Amino acid sequence: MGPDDRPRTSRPVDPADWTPWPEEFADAYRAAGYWTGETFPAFLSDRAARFADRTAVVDGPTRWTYAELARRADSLATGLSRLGVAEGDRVVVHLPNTAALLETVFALFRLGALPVYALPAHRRSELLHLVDSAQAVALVTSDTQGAFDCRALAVQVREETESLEHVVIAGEAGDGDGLTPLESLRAEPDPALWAGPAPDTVAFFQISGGTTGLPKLIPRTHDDYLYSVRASADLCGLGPDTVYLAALPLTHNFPMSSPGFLGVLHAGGTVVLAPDPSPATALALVERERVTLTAVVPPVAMLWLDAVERGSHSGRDLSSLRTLQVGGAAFLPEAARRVAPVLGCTLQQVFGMAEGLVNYTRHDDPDDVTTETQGRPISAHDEILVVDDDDRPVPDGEPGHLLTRGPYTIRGYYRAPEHNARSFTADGFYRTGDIVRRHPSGNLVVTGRAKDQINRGGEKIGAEEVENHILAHPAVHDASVVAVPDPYLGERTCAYVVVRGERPTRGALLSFLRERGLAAYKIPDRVEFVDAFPSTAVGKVSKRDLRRTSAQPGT
Ligand code: AMP
Ligand code: DBH
Repeated sequence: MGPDDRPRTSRPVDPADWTPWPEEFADAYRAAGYWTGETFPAFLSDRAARFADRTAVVDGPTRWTYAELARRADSLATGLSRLGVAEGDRVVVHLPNTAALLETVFALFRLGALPVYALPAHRRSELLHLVDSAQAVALVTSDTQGAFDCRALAVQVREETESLEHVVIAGEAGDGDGLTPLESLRAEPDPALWAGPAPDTVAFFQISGGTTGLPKLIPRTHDDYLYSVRASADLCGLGPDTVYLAALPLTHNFPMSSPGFLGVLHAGGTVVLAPDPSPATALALVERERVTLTAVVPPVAMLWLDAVERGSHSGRDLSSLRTLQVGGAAFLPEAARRVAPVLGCTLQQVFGMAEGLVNYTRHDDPDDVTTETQGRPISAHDEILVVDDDDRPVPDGEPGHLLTRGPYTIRGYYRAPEHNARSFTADGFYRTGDIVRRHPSGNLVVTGRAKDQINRGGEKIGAEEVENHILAHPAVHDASVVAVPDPYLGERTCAYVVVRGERPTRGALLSFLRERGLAAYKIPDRVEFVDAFPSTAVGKVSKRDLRRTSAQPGT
């Protein structure tokens, strides 16, 4: 398809596709001073003017000031526009933690194009789904990730999707396959091309962890997201002296906005990019760049604690580190208590979701509250309900389903009416799928989960998505994917499989999944062949029984 006969998506995103906040709520959030009308393109111009000569980003030997980041984003925006990326276009961003990622994201915002945030670990299956569901016109990826060739992946994705017209490669594009090197897009900035999006329109899409079917697109507006960024930065005490180590993939909501790289740029601080979160890489960067704040998932925190305790990094000066944020999955109190004595910094627990609500422990919380709870919401306007299976509030302190509504929690996924009917109450509360109880301090404690998802060390896996991939194998009759406890990751995945005919080997089944292009973290850690699944009284597969079976030692 050529650029002219391609069906253009309406711009801005059609309100029929994304459930904006009702007027009275939007008015209240504006009146409270949360929704200020700031947009992402204005954010960059403003911070570039205010913090011009300060260092915005450090990526290995590369150091960009705020002015340089803005200049590069403007230059790239101009090139992307000439390539054919226009206001309202969706662009899948599949980049590791590099300066090119920041430059790309802000270039897209300049044009009013909407980033769709993939994770670097995503592969063919996820990218196809993101391109198709967002009707993306472009994909920006890197040349390689270690030994893996992202260019070949991108070519495959372009061949298998309808809407994708451009593949932009950060790094070596190679020749002959119509890939556009990011470097070739630099052009003299042309402000005539800049968009002026309305602040209450969709700015980008995050991706849900997935429960039923495939992950959903999460529409976030300038107003709602930038409120969460500013409020997070304030709550975490960020300022121009903040040096933030981005150890998790930047396109994930946690290192993006809680307070993440955007919170740091809001405050005029410096974002230091870590290519990976291993103690060897990350702790060396903490020392070299005098990092003050970083955010990790529990398994990474435990690796750092073990490494420092064992003395394998005892030569490292970590004295600049003031706060270690841990979130994304349950952080056990025993591990949480080790943070201050071992790393010599304060722990902050963060319990958030790409759909919105973010909870933080506060710096003035007593130590036991910081180690035993997952914090409380950012905003006085975050509404929290803890309810039973019939949506009735449970007695205070009892565990129940967490429902929430507020100034930065979405009211619906993008183009998912049926899913929305299940995931939101009639009056707009998001059903988080998390089981929480209120701690006497008022903070929340996450005690479990009701959604059909596995949380593998912070990486979310929708059981049904993996089950459907397994079911595609010709010898598989039925499949059920459940979480099994794991001392390091918190949870791992176990696939129970009922075969028909000849049973494939475990290895063959796993290779089949890999060949389908599933991200590595979604490949089951364990496969158990069974004759039949235990079923509930109404004849449904009893995942609870499967979990119980799989948790038994020796199975
Ligand atoms: P996602 O929907 O992929 O953005 O993941 C959000 C989910 O991660 C939450 O609904 C929780 O299930 C889980 N989560 C995030 N932070 C924490 C935490 N600190 N403790 C326990 N679970 C968490
Ligand atoms: O797990 C998450 O999605 C998450 C964790 C901490 C998140 O989205 C966030 C903070 O904003």
